[in-house]
Amino acid sequence: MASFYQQGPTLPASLAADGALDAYLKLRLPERLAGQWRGPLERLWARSRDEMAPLAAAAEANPPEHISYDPWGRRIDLIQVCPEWQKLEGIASEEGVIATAYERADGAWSRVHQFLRLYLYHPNSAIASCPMAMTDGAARVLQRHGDEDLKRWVLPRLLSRDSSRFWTAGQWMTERGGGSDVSRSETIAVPEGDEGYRLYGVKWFTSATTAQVAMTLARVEDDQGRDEKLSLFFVEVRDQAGQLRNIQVNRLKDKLGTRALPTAELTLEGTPARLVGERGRGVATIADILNITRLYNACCAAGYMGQGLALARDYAGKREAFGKPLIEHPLHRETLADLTVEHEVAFQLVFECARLLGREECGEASERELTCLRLLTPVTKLYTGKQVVAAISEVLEAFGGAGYVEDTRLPQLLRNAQVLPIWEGTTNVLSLDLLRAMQRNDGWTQLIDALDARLKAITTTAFSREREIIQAELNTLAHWPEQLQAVSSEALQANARKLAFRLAALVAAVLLLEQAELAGEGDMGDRYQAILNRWLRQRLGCSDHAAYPAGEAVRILDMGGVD
Ligand code: UCC
Ligand code: FAD
Repeated sequence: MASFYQQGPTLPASLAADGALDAYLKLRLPERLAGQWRGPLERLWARSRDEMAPLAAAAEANPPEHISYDPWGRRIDLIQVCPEWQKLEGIASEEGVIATAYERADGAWSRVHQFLRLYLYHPNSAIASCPMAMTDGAARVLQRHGDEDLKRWVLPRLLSRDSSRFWTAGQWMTERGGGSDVSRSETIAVPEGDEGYRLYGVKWFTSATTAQVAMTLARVEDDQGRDEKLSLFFVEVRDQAGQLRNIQVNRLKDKLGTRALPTAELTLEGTPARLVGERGRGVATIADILNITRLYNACCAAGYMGQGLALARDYAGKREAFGKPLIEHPLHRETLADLTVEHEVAFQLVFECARLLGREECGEASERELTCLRLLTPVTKLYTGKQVVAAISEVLEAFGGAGYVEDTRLPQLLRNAQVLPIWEGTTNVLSLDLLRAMQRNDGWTQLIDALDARLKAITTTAFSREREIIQAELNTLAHWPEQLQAVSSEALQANARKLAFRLAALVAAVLLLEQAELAGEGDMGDRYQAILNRWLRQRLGCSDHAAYPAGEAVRILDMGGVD
């Protein structure tokens, strides 16, 4: 009789096990804030691991159902979600996953605090992080463009820490004609009375359809004809009795992943709506939402990478093959070290954007910082969205066959990760968004100058070789767009994704160099130097064919004492 049973992986007891997060708190935050936040973040992590993870497992196992009719034949279009999903949404509200950013208890750093909370909330949320992203985006757009009534009535609900008062918001943009190209939308808005409109059309993907409110796009059609440009509208989804307001749910999507999240096709059949922002400026206005949700997407990608890595590391200490634990096999260590570097880069990019966003929201950002935020938002989303799929695929492989088996709950990580490069702008569409943003207000030059200044601020002589490598890439990349444009604008477009990935690698290199300098001497300094060197070798033109230097993985994995 075989008697061997493998121990499954467990999540770490403390945040200190997350190298990227721990170092960020120690090196990047003002000491006072790091001291204040660490305890509450530890408590949120414990809640995520112990309370949310079982709720998420139940929510993934009990996907939402669409009940079209009541027993007597009345159309009801009920979307039934399980109580665990509702509880997960409630926890987000109680934990201030959105509110922390708006309460601004710590000024511009409040956005960073809120993103740290999201980073811990997301991996065990069964993608309840998706409605949180759209709710945060809606809060921002209402704060900037909503009328006083919406600000008074809706905004406090979106920002509430009381789960019984908390509302979530949807974002209905995609139609059958196009998701990337929303200008192909066919929905119309017919004016009614002094201020209101009624919407008619079909929305092809609407996630978190249980949200109480939604922001959506339509073309106004009045006596003068139909507008050429889209406008943005606010919709209250249900009436006082809980009935949908002239909305038919056609069906729920049967999706590869994000299975706990209801995503519906809707027909709007005269749905009452209110104009938000200027008529005909819908895309520009909804961009305020997009720029928030894209950073949520990136933060959640980093969160998944962190979780996957933690599980794989834990398992590598437990699983034995060929006479010793996996972690003692040099090649497995290199694999985990590569994952660690990828996670660190995602974390750095996300939290640099969160820092800039906080400064923008508090009116503290310079013109150059605003430009950097505009350019780095699509780049961070597209880069992390693409990398998380590869990283989680590697995590599954690190478990061997167990990684492919449903009840380990690992496959669901990969299924959920696969949505991250698709929604909120695909990789190509965001690469083109980078082009659009860099061509405005000298955007590219401003970003290159900002990176150059940060590089020049690194004065530690021990890093002069690394600085030279990064400077050389910066100088080359600075002129690449104009060289491509000189060939043709088609050449520039064709290379937009390459440009975006090179930019992500360059920005990450600058951030890692700063991190290595901040870490100084000692174990943490050694670790960041090793991470930086690996990144430069693999991503900045130095040869990826070069052998792994001895001892580098041990330093990256922070395994002092192991050779
Ligand atoms: O997928 C969705 C929800 C999923 C759930 C979210 C959860 C996320 C996190 C949770 C993780 C677990 S909602 C659907 C998302 N859809 C998209 O992202 C659409 C992708 N397509 C684009 O981004 C396109 O580039 C479009 C739609 C923006 C292009 O439309 P147009 O009609 O061609 O528009 P233009 O002409 O390019 O831009 C119109 C105006 C311009 O300003 P003006 O008029 O002043 O020149 C642009 O500069 O909008 C401005 N604009 C922006 N401004 C466009 N994009 C931006 C931007 N990102 N930031 C600032
Ligand atoms: P298309 O726009 O048809 O794109 C197809 C391919 O063409 C992509 O690879 C794209 O990169 C490429 N492409 C398009 N244009 C260009 C170009 N100019 N140059 C180069 N390549 C190009 N939408 C909402 O509005 N609200 C939601 O709540 C929502 N929830 C979603 C939930 C899930 C699970 C999923 C999968 C999607 C959801 N979406 C939602 C829709 C999502 O935002 C769109 O699917 C996405 O924006 C892509 O649009 P599309 O599907 O029309 O693809």
